[in-house]
Amino acid sequence: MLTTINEVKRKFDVEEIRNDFPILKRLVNGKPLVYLDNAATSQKPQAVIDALTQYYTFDNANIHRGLYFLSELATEQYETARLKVKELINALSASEIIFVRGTTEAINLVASSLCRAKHFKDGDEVIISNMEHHANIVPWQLMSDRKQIKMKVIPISDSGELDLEAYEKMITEKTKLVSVVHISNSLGTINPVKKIIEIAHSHDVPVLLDGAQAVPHFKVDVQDLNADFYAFSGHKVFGPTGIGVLYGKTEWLEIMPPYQGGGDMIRTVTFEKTTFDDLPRKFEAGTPNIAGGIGLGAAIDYINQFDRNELVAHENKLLDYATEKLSHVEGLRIIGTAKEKASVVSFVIEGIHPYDIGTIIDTDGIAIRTGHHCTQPLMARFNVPATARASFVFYNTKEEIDKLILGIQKVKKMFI
Ligand code: 7TS
Repeated sequence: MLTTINEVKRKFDVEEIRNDFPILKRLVNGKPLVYLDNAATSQKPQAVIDALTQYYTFDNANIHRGLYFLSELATEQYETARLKVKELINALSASEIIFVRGTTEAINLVASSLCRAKHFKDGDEVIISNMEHHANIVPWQLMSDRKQIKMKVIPISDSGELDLEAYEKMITEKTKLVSVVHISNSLGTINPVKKIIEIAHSHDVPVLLDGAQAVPHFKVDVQDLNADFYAFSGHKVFGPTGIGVLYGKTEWLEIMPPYQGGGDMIRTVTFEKTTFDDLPRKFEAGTPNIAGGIGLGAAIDYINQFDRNELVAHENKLLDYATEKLSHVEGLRIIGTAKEKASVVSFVIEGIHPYDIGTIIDTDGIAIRTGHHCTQPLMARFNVPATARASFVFYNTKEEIDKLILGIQKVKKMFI
């Protein structure tokens, strides 16, 4: 069932919500798990786990091909999930929703298909930013065997905000795409993407947004943003791994050739010539991640129970609380202090390698990410090899942040 706008929403109660996520009850090293690595992947509510079990236990069949009961049932569930995604991000049509493996595959698809559509000439430019995940850097470099595409990089300030003036000046007649992250996974910065799109469009340049960190955090409306492409991963939005979404405006998807060839994406095949199916099937060669799609649908239903503003408000409180507490830790420096931030806090502590922080607090069951977070050029910009990063979602609590602070104090004592 698709949720309707007037539906009564479930009251936000963090303790009740935590009961929906079985993993949050487990122990790690004999201590209750404190899971603060949600930017890497989020945990799954029972409803998502049940949807996967239900599918494999009772409904498993391949889709789009069988005229028998189970195949039709699986097809219906998979296509209903597509409708749920369409509503989640307010796409104009479900045919603009391409199921892929995740954000990484979505961006690779756009790079590859735009290249093959001859959208780029040698020497053309793609504008990215200094805070991109490698998933929005490497695909453009990989195109070099087809076209010499030059990447231009929007600089960022010391607080981790994009320099919009520099961005505007960067656009030339060779600029063929702007591809930027909506929310930085390493800094937490929420970029002014509507403005970025307006500027690009005033030069007739399309925009791809990497929404991997944004869709889990707040309501994204691709029509309101006027994004040409939007990518995100199911596993960060409380759904399964191996499923993700590329949204593309019909006008773009229509002129792009398929990314991969095979079954399920053709209309007719002879040895001489193949004609392709309509959108979105043209981009979905082979048996897809059927269970993943259905599980993502269940994750969307889960989120839709709530007034998302209440979830955002809770996450923002956690962000403020963590920022305040961490800023009182001597020798600790927060990397990423933008005005508009989502619930991600990256930090370094003088004289202590982030890996040591992560490993030591893990003994108390606290999971944070340490490393370069697949943003090495960003680490270089801040002149650090790595950071420790805590990232929160709506099921996290202030008590968990207190445990993180205690853990950090413990690490510091060991190094003094
Ligand atoms: N873009 C951003 C902004 C991301 O945060 C990530 C994953 C990706 C792209 C790639 O997503 P995938 O699902 O295709 O792998 N970010 C992280 C992270 O911060 N820690 O682990 C993965």
